Amino acid sequence: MIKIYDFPHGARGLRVAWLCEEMGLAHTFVPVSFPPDRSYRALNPFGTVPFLQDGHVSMSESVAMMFYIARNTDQPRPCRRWPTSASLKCPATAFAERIIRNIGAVIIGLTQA
Ligand SMILES: N[C@@H](CCC(=O)N[C@@H](CS)C(=O)NCC(=O)O)C(=O)O
Repeated sequence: MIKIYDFPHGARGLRVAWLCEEMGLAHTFVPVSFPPDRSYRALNPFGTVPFLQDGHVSMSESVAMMFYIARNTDQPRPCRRWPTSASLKCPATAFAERIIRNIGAVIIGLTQA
């Protein structure tokens, strides 16, 4: 089961959970207090939120989590249109990061409303 550690209204964790929902992957939310306590820092020394655990896999960085989740299926790539060549994967990743940056503020606004 994928564990997503997040603040109760954390937008970055929400996008990770949202992708799990879309892909029908079992996941659970583990609330993190603010500021994160010692036990959380023992788990994630960077102290950033969100944080993902899935079996032996642990990671911070919500966009990386989304790529991990997208690949953590029987599918060889996140979606049919995802490029297979390295020369196209990098711009596609940059595009994904740009989209996250641009809509991130909107999502944060919605979760705080
Ligand atoms: N790029 C990271 C940003 C994570 C981040 O900065 N989260 C904030 C909370 S929304 C945080 O943990 N701030 C506390 C800190 O950086 O120590 C991601 O997308 O996961």
